[in-house]
This record gives sequence, structure tokens and C-alpha cells, in this order.
Amino acid sequence: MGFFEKIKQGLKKTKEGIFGKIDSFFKSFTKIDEELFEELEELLIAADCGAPTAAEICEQLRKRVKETGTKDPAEVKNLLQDVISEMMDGGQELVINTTPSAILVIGVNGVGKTTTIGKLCASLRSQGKKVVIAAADTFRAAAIDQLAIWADRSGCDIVKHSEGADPAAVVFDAVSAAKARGADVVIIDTAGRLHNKKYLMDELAKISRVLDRELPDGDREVLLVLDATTGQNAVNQAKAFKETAGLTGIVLTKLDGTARGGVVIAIKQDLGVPVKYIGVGEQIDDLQAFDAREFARALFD
Ligand SMILES: Nc1nc2c(ncn2[C@@H]2O[C@H](COP(=O)(O)OP(=O)(O)OP(=O)(O)O)[C@@H](O)[C@H]2O)c(=O)[nH]1
Ligand SMILES: [Mg+2]
Repeated sequence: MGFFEKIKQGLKKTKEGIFGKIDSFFKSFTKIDEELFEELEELLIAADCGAPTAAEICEQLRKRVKETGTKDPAEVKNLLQDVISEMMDGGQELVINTTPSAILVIGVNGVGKTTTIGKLCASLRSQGKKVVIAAADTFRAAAIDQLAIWADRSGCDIVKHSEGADPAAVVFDAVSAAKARGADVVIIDTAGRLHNKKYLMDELAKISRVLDRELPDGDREVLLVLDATTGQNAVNQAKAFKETAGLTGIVLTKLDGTARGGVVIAIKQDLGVPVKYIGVGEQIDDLQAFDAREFARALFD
């Protein structure tokens, strides 16, 4: 399956929801008037774009319609696709140019952190990068085992301690191993945590201090993994994590299992943090580098 086909497949449920009705929505109007924009705004809110983003989309769309002198409601669909695509665009590339650089993966329980790491390892490996994974979710032995399976599948090294070990110590060892082995990237798996649990956020801060000290000039990504099926809740989680942990990017998982794909649009606009990857399934090749234009095209195709 090609790249575009795969996003389309991953967005199947979202398209079966509100975005699939966009064509008939525009066809139900004979002229472009304020009523069209108001109803479109409601439609976008219902599609999990969030109220501020839906309002912003319609604002920009009004301008675009004026500028282009568009008269036919059916043509507004293409303008809408452009507006949404431009809104989501910018900053998607991972910045991991120094060796070793670090990717810290965080988020609440069960959102798909470990799975995303497995997929990301496979993708970086296929680009010829050497990856060391740090098993810094030491909360459960099963978490370490699960990550070890992904390391095996993707052909990456893993550094692990036993259950209950200090996550920051695991990170220290993983960075040392990466330096010694000439690895390009250290990817750090962490335990699921709520942003309001202070001791867990302190644990993240401790990991960050190890990275500050051991890789002072290294590139670092802090990726927050969000479960798309939680819709606007995901946006709220991201706001909280942004304040406490500092984020460089978002990975939005489980898009294949939800009609709430519109949340991708809200995240960039509401948060100012780019979506860098999307998860569209449970298999190793089901992670896609986020491409705003292709995403918008898949939504409206
Ligand atoms: N359909 C689908 N399932 C996914 C995706 N990403 C992850 N999952 C599933 O979500 C479940 C949880 O994934 P994990 O990777 O274990 O999540 P986690 O965030 O590491 O969980 P904790 O370590 O317990 O906090 C697993 O069953 C994964 O297969 C995705 O993009 N699509
Ligand atoms: Mg995990």
C-alpha cells in the first residue's frame, strides 16, 4: 500500500464521520453567504477541530473566498482544504542532527508510547540510523519486556535495568552506551504519567537533567504521545504537558480507530506544537511522518 493510500485507510473512520459529509454540505448551498460559514463552523466543531480552531478556519476561509472572488459554494471545499493544510504545516521534521541526539517519549498511560517507539526505531533504522533504546519505564517488568520485543523486531539496541530501577540511571547508561557505540539516536521510553502527579513529573525533570549534563549541546526532541480517540481531551492533556514538561512535537496515535481525526488540526493551531507523526495501526510500518498537505488531501479526497 502506498503512503497516501495508507493515510486514507487510517482516516477511514474520520471520513465516514463528518468530513465525508463535506461534499453534500457545500452542495446544499446555492450561494456563499454568512449562513454557510456559520454552519461550517458548527460542522468543524462537531468534527473535533475545537471551537477556537473552527472559528479561525472560517475566518481565513472568508478572506480566501473574497480574495479569489469565488462564487460557487462547491469551490469552497478546495479553499477549505488549502486553509487546513496551511494551518497544520510547519515544524514537522524531527531535529536529530547531532550524534547522539535524544528523543524523550512521554504521555499518559496506554496512549501508545512503547508501540510508537518500536515503529520509530524501525523507521530510523531504515534510514540507516543506529538507535539505542532506553527502557526508562521501570514501573513494570512487562513494560521492559514489551520494549525488548520491539528492539528485537526493529533491530535496535536496548539498554535496560530491572523493574523498580531509577529511570534516570537507565538513561545515563543508555547515553553512555550510545556514545561508546557511535549511535545516532537514543530513544527513551517512559512510564505513563498524569501531568498532575508531581513525583512523576519530577522523575521526568530528573531524566532531562541527565540529558542536559551528558548531552549538553545535543539535539533533543520531547515527543508527547496522544491518543486521537480521546478527541478534545487529547488537546487538554497536551496543554498541561506543554506547561510542565516542554514539548517539541506531538505523536497522535490510533487515528485508524476513531472518527475524531479533526483533532490533528486543533493541536497545531491551539497549542503551537507541531504534530510530527501519526499512528494509523498497530503494525511496525503503521507510523507516518506527518505531512500536512497529504493529510488534508486524504481528509477531503
Ligand atoms: N489501532 C492502533 N492501536 C495502537 C496504535 N498505537 C498504539 N496502539 C495500541 O495501543 C495499545 C497501548 O500501546 P502501548 O504502546 O503499550 O502504550 P503505552 O503508552 O506505552 O502504555 P503504558 O506504557 O502502559 O503507559 C496497544 O494495544 C497498541 O497496540 C495505533 O496507531 N493504532
Ligand atoms: Mg509503554
